[in-house]
Amino acid sequence: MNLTKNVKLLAWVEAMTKLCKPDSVRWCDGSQTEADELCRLLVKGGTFIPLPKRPGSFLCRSNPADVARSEDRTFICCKEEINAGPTNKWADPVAMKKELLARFDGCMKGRTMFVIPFSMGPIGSPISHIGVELTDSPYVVVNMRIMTRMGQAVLDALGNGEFVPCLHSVGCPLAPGQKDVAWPCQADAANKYIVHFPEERSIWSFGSGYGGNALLGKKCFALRIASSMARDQGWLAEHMLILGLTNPQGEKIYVAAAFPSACGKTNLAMLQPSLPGWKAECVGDDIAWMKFGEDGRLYAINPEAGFFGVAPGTSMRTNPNAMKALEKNCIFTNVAQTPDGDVWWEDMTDEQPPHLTSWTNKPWAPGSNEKAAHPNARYTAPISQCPVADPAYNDPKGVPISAILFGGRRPATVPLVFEAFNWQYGTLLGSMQASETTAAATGMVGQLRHDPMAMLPFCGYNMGDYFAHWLKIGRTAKDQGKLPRIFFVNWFRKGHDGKFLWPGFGENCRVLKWIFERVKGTSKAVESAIGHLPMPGALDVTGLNLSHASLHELLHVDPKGWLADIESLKLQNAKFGDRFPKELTHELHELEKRLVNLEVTV
Ligand code: OXD
Ligand code: MN
Repeated sequence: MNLTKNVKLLAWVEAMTKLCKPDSVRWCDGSQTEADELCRLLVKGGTFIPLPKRPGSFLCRSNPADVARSEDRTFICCKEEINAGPTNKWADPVAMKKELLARFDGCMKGRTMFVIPFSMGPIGSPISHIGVELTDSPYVVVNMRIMTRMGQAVLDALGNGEFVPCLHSVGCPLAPGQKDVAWPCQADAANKYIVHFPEERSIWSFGSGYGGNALLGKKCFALRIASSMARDQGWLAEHMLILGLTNPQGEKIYVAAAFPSACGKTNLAMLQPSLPGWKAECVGDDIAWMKFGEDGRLYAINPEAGFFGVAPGTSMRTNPNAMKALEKNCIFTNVAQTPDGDVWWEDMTDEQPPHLTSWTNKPWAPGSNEKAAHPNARYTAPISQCPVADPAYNDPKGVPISAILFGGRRPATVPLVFEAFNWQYGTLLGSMQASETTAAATGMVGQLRHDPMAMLPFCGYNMGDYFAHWLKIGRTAKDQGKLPRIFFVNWFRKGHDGKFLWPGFGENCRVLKWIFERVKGTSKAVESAIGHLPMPGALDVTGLNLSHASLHELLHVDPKGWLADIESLKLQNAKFGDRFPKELTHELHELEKRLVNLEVTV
């Protein structure tokens, strides 16, 4: 039953029903009864397997051709190609609409079209925005119920207001009497379309049922469409975790951090500090929307209500808080199954179980050539179940951000931590971010890729303009002194023996402690060519079995490595032509001069 009088919404649902021709239309109320009914349906259809060890939880295996975000089928369709920029795949909006209309025509025959009203961010927050997703996938509905605030309460908050229309179909109509498969999707990559129309603020997604391709509130809305809304409206939509950090004296700050996909964002967001008396609490693990408050500070909300985290590598050692959040009411996609009806993935336990059923539904045993879980296997879990959920994660005001961290997976060159001289130089550092690619997207793994602000696959417009927007945020801040301080971190630096130099995980709180103390003005730094590095002794390494040589290497500035990075960066920046801000060219030039001076002195 639908309880809205929103004229635009009613007209759009009617038009899309005519186009997609579903057998029925169902407005989702977001209730537990509705979710239970859909999960029963998914079990009956063979999509879900109940997990007796985890109440309210299910295992799901996708089609092996539909396991990650399809970046090369992701389009930004604005009128002028230049406004999508060189890092996005552009298509003409008129031609693309025509192509999509042909695909969507009758695509939901034999299926139900679900109408999912959802709020990105706490309902009613001045930083939140509303979307409505139409989908023929009940798997998407039950995931959206965890990942967003969804249902009737959102329609009530929407009234006659604006929403982002998000149309999704797995693209597999059913003929009368045709039996459905467990994971309908278009197996041919070329038949998938993840399409954004930033000028009309709408999303059309066809052919995939997986993650960011199908849960349209996440990457499509909260990053690609929201980044272009943020540019127009003077705020920031970023690929960042948000965490609260409290020192032993009870003082608290909030930090936002941008890392590329599968670089440990979720682990940092739920960090269990190893230092006595320090507390870290999680507001979000993937996306931050930030707006200036009346007091001139940047306030952040997490637009999501759940985690869609990478399962492999998650364990009681690496992320005990995530493990605890996964005990009930979760959906596990493409993990392995144990004979006693539980889930397993690589590195979840020290010992591999002797017998499993792999994510491809085959018997699996240690030593097998294939992975038991897909490297991009995911869990969907409510934030409310995270034992270290921050008390303010649902606060409509958001949380004031004191520091922004950039980082990536860099085996060499980039020190463990350093601080930018100011916002403008910090923006340059963000624009220089690079990381090794991971399994979160289809394509090669382990290649160094330039990924500015970890937004490369997620910025909905020309990234040259995006850098200019960051500079404008800094320039137009009411009070420059209240802007977050910008830091760069790298947990992944390796020594000459190829081993990680830094223990990472809970020990990362030592780096956060230095950042906390920089914000409070109590810790010392030395100025270097690239920024402020911790003064010897300022980074708390007590109790860590870290040699002097390793610490030296971790904080060492290698001018040759930096200058080589700058050369490849110049090639990247040149692609933006005159859209690349002059201020950043100047900052880069100054950095280069400082590094050349350093090179001649070492
Ligand atoms: C994600 C990603 O799923 O960044 O969060 O790929
Ligand atoms: Mn992400």
